[in-house]
Amino acid sequence: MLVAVRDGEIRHVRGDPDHHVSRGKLCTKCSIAYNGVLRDSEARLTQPLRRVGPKGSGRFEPVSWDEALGEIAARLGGIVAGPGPATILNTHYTGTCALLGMTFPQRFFNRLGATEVDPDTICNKAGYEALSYLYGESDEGFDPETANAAHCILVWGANPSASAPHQHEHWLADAPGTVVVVDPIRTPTAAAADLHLQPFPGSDAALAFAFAHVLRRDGLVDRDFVAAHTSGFDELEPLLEPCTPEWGEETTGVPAALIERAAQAYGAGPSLLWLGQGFQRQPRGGNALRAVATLPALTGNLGRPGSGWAYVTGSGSRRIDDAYLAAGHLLTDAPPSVSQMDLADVLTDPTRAQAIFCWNINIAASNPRLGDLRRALERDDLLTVVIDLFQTDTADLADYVLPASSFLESDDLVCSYFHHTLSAQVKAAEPPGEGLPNSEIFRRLAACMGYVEPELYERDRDVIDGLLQRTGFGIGWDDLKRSGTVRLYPEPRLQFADLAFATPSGRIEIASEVAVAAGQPRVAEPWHDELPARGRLRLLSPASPWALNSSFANDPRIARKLGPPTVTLHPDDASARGLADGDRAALETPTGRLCARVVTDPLSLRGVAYCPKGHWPKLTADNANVNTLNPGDAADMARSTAVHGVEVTVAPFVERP
Ligand SMILES: Nc1nc2c(c(=O)[nH]1)N[C@H]1C(S)=C(S)[C@@H](COP(=O)(O)OP(=O)(O)OC[C@H]3O[C@@H](n4cnc5c(=O)[nH]c(N)nc54)[C@H](O)[C@@H]3O)O[C@H]1N2
Ligand SMILES: Nc1nc2c(c(=O)[nH]1)N[C@H]1C(S)=C(S)[C@@H](COP(=O)(O)OP(=O)(O)OC[C@H]3O[C@@H](n4cnc5c(=O)[nH]c(N)nc54)[C@H](O)[C@@H]3O)O[C@H]1N2
Ligand SMILES: [Mo]
Repeated sequence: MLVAVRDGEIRHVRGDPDHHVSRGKLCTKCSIAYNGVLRDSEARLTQPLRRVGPKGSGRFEPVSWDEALGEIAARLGGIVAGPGPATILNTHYTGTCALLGMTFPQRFFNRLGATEVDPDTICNKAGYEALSYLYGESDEGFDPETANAAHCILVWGANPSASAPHQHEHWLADAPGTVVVVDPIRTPTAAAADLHLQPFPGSDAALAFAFAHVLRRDGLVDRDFVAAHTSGFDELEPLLEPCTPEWGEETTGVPAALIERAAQAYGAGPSLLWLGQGFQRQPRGGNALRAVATLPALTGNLGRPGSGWAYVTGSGSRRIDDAYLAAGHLLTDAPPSVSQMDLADVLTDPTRAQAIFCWNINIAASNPRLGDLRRALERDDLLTVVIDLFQTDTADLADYVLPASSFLESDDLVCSYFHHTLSAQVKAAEPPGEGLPNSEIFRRLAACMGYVEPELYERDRDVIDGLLQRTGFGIGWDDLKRSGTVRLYPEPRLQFADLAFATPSGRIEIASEVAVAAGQPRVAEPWHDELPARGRLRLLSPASPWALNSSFANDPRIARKLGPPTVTLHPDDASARGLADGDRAALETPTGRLCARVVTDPLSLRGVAYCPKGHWPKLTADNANVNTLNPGDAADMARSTAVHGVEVTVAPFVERP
């Protein structure tokens, strides 16, 4: 990004025309927010606040940093000496994904011995686990720069048109290969693809098995690769026989001929596989991702240009030393982590939760069971500290609200989670009021706790230098600042170049003992979910192009674009319920109710309701969003979210007395 500054003030934030990925354009929502609410000092938190009214009343008084942190430290000290630090919950996630902003505070929580609420369980943990059974790791994605060599790009359960607009507009559009998209929703990415497969939600494993049947039938299984680099194909192969394209059509709804064409395009190779996060948020999403991620192994689509898979590419290729950044050695006796799915229950139990920190996260908008969660946070004896840029729904429930600075207001390092690049985040202005970077807030809190470990006090600049130096790329901060973004590899990087895998056998484990030990089947299964019964619809709530999780939903222009919550239905599903475009519908689950405007779309699948995530509950008419409906059921792996497995009833909205 280019940030124009005059007299110490930011005038505008724009895309950098020289940037090879953005090509001068920011994604639309971020462009609005970076030039809107993010720089609006009226909207931003500017001072530490202490609660004065009852919990949840949203009444606070300003206090100094010293007072706020001193009082928090005193409360923490009592908890450490009494029930113990494991009753302090550390809840954090994606507010900023810059390295220090996201991870430096972990040094404090490691020293404290707090219980971590496992961040990935709200997003992508089932997929990480599935990939690790097969490949021994999940972080090393293909290099997008190898797309020119790909005959086919298979995008499975990702919607870059909303979630990665540059990849939608340039990367996929420019790729010479056949683009195949697998998504129950006809997203703009699906609409622009050469082939769109529209399976019923939760049927992806069956679809992958039908793919594999075609690959085997048509001689597209790379037998040499399979023999040399995988184990367990002999256990998978007998399962493929009955999974014909016709069976695939019956179980997934995708026409048999389309399954054949897509499988043949992928199998011809070299092919890239983009594993989205949407489809592993299904009740058996771990199994689904495991089945789909077997396809590169069957076809030898690994270790050569134009091949590989990408899930959420980690910072490994940038050689970021996470152990140094998080100072993991400060944690001697780690309490087991808690899944986000279980947070509401843990918070109601004083023996498990005496305090909660929420930083980089807005649980009262993005987590499941919003009603239960809110009630749990109203517990009077629970110490709640929220660190954010804005007075979110979560901040309304705090005892102390601490103002954070934004990414425009501190130096940091940024690793893309698609491209193998490293970027400088360069401080462009002072934060409004007394806002501070996450790192500085936890340095100060460490001092109030009387901690002595030097890691807790390392200055940002020293950490940045320390990280850069440890990469061994020979890039200094001043160079990086000048370049903005650097590509670290002169040639496209080959994923799994040496075809060595970090599994127990060193091969791709199609059959996995590690999986069995975790209570999973030895090989993926051709599973498909049953269609919802009794008039219910399957509710999908992925990203909207107008929201970034719940971030910036308080921007007035974004709020206008988002409008009230909407539910998109097939016209037949709508009319069967006496609903038409623009009507108000009540969406209901045993967990809660949401009022949403009806949008009908003939390209929607019957039986599926689409209601994107992102609204701030307090900015809606009924103080709710789609997560009010989410019971927080876990998927089949890692107690990760199964948010896209929720079933709802949809009916005309009737005002309750
Ligand atoms: N129904 C449904 N729910 C979902 C999903 C879904 O698909 N459907 N997706 C899930 C996914 S994938 C994810 S990752 C989660 C995301 O959920 P969260 O990680 O909670 O993301 P946000 O809701 O955007 O909240 C981030 C908060 O961090 C704040 N913030 C930004 N920068 C900073 C900073 O520098 N310091 C501090 N302290 N705070 C900062 C922002 O203002 C914002 O309030 O939501 C999940 N929830
Ligand atoms: N605009 C915007 N961009 C974002 C975010 C945002 O909130 N807004 N969030 C960011 C975050 S935290 C994340 S994790 C990424 C996620 O980005 P993606 O990986 O693209 O994931 P989602 O957008 O959650 O869902 C992608 C698609 O999965 C589909 N899907 C749902 N269920 C199934 C299924 O059973 N089978 C198949 N095949 N597909 C299914 C949905 O219809 C959706 O179109 O996006 C990031 N980018
Ligand atoms: Mo996410």
